[in-house]
Amino acid sequence: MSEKHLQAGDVLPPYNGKLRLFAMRFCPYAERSVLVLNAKNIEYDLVFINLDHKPEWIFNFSPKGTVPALEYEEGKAIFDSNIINVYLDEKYPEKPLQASDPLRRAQDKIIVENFSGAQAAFYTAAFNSQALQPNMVENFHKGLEGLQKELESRGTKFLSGDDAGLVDYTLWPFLERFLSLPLLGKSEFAIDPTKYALLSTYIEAMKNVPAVKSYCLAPETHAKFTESRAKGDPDYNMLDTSAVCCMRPRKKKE
Ligand SMILES: N[C@@H](CCC(=O)N[C@@H](CS)C(=O)NCC(=O)O)C(=O)O
Repeated sequence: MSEKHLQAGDVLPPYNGKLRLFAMRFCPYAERSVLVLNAKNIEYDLVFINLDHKPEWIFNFSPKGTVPALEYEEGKAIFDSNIINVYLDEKYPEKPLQASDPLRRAQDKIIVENFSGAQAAFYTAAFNSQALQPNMVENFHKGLEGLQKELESRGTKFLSGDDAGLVDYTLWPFLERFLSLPLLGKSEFAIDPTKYALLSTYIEAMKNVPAVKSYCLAPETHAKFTESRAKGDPDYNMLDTSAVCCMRPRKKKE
């Protein structure tokens, strides 16, 4: 699988019968779907898209040209990470990732909803830092505090229980990226291990979940990509082909 992001003028690789996920290596929404596919051991191909010079054919799969989009049958696709993930969980029921109790499923959605303020603050801090307001830093920490409280009241290793589930895979890509903010000079966004002891334990546990471990990137790597994007020239192909995984950034081949 190549980490190269296809762009306008590039041809669509031939369909080979497997599910195919259109993604961008640094997109947190696409990562949600990658994690679900990994966790459920579903075979799939990944096609990375340069979102600044989109290949024409991406619009056949995703009307606005956003990622992720999932080609579930040749030429037929659905889009939006949450829609894709619920579809995958229901279509491939073998290892269910959603709670079986409808109330718990609703509560999991509320956790995701309550976390959206922290996500919004992250985007401003990372990509539009001159627009950063003190209330955004507060929102960020409110989101983390809420998550930590939820972990405490559930009393389980993951939000979903002994194993990570859909709610964990939905939030993780953002937590992974939050860790890069102090490296970008945003120390007010640091996740202090004393204040956030339980959350920090959870973050370490998530890094070790196989579905996450095989795709997650080091904070340094996220910071480097963010800097390139904030300057208006995202370095989509900054990773070499073996760069998936681990908390260590890899050097670009000379
Ligand atoms: N609600 C969507 C959001 C997806 C999204 O915003 N993806 C970004 C990349 S991280 C994208 O495709 N941006 C390109 C564009 O908006 O043209 C989801 O959950 O999948």
